Amino acid sequence: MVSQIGSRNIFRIRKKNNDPETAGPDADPDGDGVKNLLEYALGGDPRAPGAAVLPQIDHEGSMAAIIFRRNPALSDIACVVQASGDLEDWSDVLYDSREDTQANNLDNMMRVEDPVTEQRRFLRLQVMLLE
Ligand SMILES: [Ca+2]
Repeated sequence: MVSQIGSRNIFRIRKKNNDPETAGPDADPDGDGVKNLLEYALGGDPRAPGAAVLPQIDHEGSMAAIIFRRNPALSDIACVVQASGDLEDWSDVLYDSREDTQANNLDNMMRVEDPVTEQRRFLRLQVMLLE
């Protein structure tokens, strides 16, 4: 919990600095490929590389699920889980944090299952900054 608060403060402070290399939702100052907005949403540290915050896929039999950290206190972002069979049409929305604000697992972890049993299926997490 402490590290999440720290990350949020860093995120805001750097945004004020207005340096495009380190500031704002699309910057990646630690160069780990995870942009500031995603670091913020998933409780990462924008100053320290680490892929551990990234969503995980759980696949067993015909059921797939995406698991990610979801902090219900972050009301300035929306987390949306989308599914696709071709990586082009992402209109299948499995979860939207604006409609379901609570995490459904321990330690603020969110598990979103995909009930569709197609031969090819892709899941992604989209994080949006709300005004
Ligand atoms: Ca980063």
